[in-house]
Amino acid sequence: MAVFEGTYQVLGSPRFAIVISRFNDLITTKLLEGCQDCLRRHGVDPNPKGVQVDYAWVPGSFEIPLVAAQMAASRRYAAVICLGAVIRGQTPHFDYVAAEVTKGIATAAMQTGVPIVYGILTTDTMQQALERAGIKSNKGWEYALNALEMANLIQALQLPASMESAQLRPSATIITEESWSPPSTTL
Ligand code: INI
Repeated sequence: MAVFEGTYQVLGSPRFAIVISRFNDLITTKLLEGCQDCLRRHGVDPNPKGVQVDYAWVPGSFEIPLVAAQMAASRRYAAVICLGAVIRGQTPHFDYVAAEVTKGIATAAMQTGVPIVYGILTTDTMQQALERAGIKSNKGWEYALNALEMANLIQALQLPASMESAQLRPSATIITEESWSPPSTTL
């Protein structure tokens, strides 16, 4: 039997999409910086004028799933990364926004078959969010790593069985722009 495990290696020029919420942009822009730093250090060019990463800004976390789903459904990306911050102290409808963005992202990933990373901070206070967006650590870095791993893993799982022994063991194969093709499911 095989063991499937994604790597963080990037060969070729896979494309990624990042959907970012403007709400709480003090936090989300920091998450974005962490994300871009991780991608850059793993060989992905995050320059918006380049060809590897596309960006979509949305008003708030509630709007993230719709845009992430459309980008995933476009079949252009090896993975989509969603960045948002939902902070309890600021709104009585924290629970609604947090629940909808969570459910929406999961649904979009399942319906498209494209990895969609849940990079949504949900915290009680702005201080807690700041600590996760650069003061203590930057979760954006982790989210990018998750995208690299999942893109690689999904690619590996889609390889024909005949290629398994040659390419999947002991670790997953590398995604290239040429070799990556999403499953045929549609929204
Ligand atoms: N959007 C967020 O991303 N984070 C929040 O904490 C938040 N709060 O607190 O309300 C928030 N609200 C806006 C929401 O995401 C939508 O943009 C808005 O309701 C319009 O649909």
